[in-house]
Amino acid sequence: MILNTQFSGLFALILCFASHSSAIKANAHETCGLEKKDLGTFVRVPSGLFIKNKKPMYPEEGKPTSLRVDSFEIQSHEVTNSQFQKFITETGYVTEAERSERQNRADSGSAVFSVSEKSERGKKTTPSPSPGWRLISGATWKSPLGPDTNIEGKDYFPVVHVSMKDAKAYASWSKTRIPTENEWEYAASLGLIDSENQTSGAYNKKGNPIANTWQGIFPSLNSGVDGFLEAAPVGCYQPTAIGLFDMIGNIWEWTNTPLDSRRNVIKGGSFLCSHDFCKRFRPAARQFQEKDFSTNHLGFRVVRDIEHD
Ligand SMILES: [Ca+2]
Ligand SMILES: [Ca+2]
Repeated sequence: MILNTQFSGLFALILCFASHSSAIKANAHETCGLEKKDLGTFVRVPSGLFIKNKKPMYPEEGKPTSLRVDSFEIQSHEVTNSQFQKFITETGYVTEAERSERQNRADSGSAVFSVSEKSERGKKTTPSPSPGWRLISGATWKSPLGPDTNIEGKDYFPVVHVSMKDAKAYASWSKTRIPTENEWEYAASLGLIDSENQTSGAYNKKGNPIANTWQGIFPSLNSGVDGFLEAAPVGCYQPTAIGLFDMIGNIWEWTNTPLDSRRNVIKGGSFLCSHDFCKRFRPAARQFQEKDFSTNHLGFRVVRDIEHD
């Protein structure tokens, strides 16, 4: 990561999620999620037409546009720590965040959004004095919240703190690729319970959460009504209409679609997306992330090509 790029990315995140005092109710249950037999399952997405940017809400989403997407297969869930560990074990790959640590650079580390101390443990704790984004030296995919943390017992949590280069390296090793923005949005749109309601991937008709986003007042109060204050194991929520887990929410996902030479489009929103602050838990929502930047709310899933029907 280049120093200026690193801090410009972090600055952008800080602007997006300004900090205030926090009051947290933790209610995480880490044993839900995907069954072992379903790890690495791919779902076929048929060729078809769809309306990209349907019912846009923010200027960056653009106008509704009809597009055709060829068929492909997409992993039913975000790439997990266990999958990424296998890649690392077989290849010895070093992620960009890890490399910055080894080089002892001034901009070493990765961005972490601090919600509260030990918030996943389901205990009442003293809220962090100023929840928000911080560049944490020692935060890597193996230590998501900083050097004193680890992923023990979190095999099925989505891998985070991965840059675009890291995600592509995994995809190359697994003989897959990173989806384009159109592919990702098409697959997410097909999965909506109500295709006319862009928020129906996150909330049902009764207004109850069906994905891991943020309930409450961002960033001062995360009520955790959906069961998680931070990332959840993959597959804890109901699959979409085409059998995909966590397309909406949990963690943002890289796409292979560039915005410019420095940034790529990311999709889906994360556990930090709130109704009152930014409704980016919709298929049309898009954000832009520096390709060499990594955070604890951004990961990826992979796709693979098939013969077109
Ligand atoms: Ca949540
Ligand atoms: Ca996701």
